Parts: sequence; C-alpha cells; structure tokens
Amino acid sequence: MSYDLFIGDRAFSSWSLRGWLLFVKFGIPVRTHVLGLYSGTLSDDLLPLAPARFVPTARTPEGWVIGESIALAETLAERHPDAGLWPEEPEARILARWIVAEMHAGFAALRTACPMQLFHQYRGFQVTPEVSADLARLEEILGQALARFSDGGPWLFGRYSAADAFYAPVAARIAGYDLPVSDRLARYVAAHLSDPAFRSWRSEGIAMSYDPMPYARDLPIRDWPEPA
Ligand SMILES: N[C@@H](CCC(=O)N[C@@H](CS)C(=O)NCC(=O)O)C(=O)O
Repeated sequence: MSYDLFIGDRAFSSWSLRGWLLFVKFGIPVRTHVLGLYSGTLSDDLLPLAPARFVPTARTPEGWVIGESIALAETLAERHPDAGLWPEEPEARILARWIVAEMHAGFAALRTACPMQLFHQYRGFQVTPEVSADLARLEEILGQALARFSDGGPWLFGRYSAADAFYAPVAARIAGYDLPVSDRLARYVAAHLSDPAFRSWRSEGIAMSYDPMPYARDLPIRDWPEPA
C-alpha cells in the first residue's frame, strides 16, 4: 500500500514540490495525482479530502488525510524513522525544524515578488528592499546551516533532509529570477538544480503548455540555468 499525494502544476506549485520531495528523496512510495490548480477545479477536486484546501495534500495507506507541508514532514518522519527526514544530531535537528518553520511562515516578499516558475530565467528583475531583506535572511540562516552542519557537502545538514526539500523552491526562485546571492548560496542553488529528483519534477512541469503563462513578467528571458 502506498501513500497518495495530491499536487498542483509542477512548474508553478512550490508547495507541491516540497511535498513531493518529502516522499521521493526519502524513498517513501507515493502515487502522485495532479489537481486542477490553474484550471479552476481545485476546490471541487479537494472535496473528497476535506478539510483540505491546498495542494499538497497527502493520504496515508490507511486513508488518513494530511494537509499542510509541515504536518506532512512531521508525519512522514514519525512513520518512517529510518528514512532520515530530519538530521540525526540534536542541534542540527533543531535548526532544521526552525528554518523549515521560518520558510513556512515567512519570506512573504520573496514569495510574492518571485513566484516559482521553472520555464526560464527572467533577466533584469529589480530587487526591492523587501526582497533584499529576505535574501539577506536566507544568507544568514542557510549560511549558518551550511557552515556548521553541511560537512563539506552541498546540502544544509550533510545528508539531504526535509529542510532541503523546503528550500528547493527558494533555489528555483533564485535561479528563475537571477537573484543576487553569495557564492555559498549559489553553490546551494546549483545543488538543487542538478538534483535528479528536482530535474525530473521540472521536466514533467515544463512539458505542459500554458496560454497565458501564469505569473508572466514583462522582462527579458533566457534559458533556465542548467547546471554545468
Ligand atoms: N501552508 C500550505 C500552503 C500550500 C499552498 O499555498 N498551496 C497553493 C499552491 S502552491 C494552493 O493550494 N493554492 C490554492 C489556493 O490558494 O486556493 C502548505 O504548507 O502546504
């Protein structure tokens, strides 16, 4: 028996990407179902999963529904203790939970100004003071995790953890809007862009066509920055 995961359009639904990575990166079997986020049917599609109102929403093999990505991360960590969703080291685990919660509750300026889109890279995006403050906070918290716990690897806490799943869409925003970041953060972004799970999600996402393109910006575009 497998879990079911209900997601939105892969190219645009940042929370869906988080939810999906929480299964796929930790080897937890899941069947994925795409709901009508942009076709306008989402509320009806979610009726059988009440009281869910957003994607991602998951359903356990027992038929129990899980809404909210943090609840999903904690539920999967509890039910699959050997999967390694959270770092093993207690202090690292505290910081991982902290930055996941901060992502879940914060970064409103970045999220509003730079909605996730995986099709191309916008050029010439004007960084507002509010977005700049969010980028500075990312440098601080991700920088601290990388400096203290990454063990020289690309991920925040050594092995890929739920925290990396939560920051994958942030990496996509930095890439998709060519946002200015430090070399350390740029390396972290590159790790996400070259991650096989992320790449597979993106290629399914951009196989869809949209007219009009959601979140289109009146800016020059160039190809998505493929990792070297
Ligand atoms: N707090 C939720 C956020 C989920 C969310 O906002 N999902 C968006 C798609 S990325 C959605 O379902 N939007 C539909 C709507 O706003 O009606 C979580 O952590 O899962």
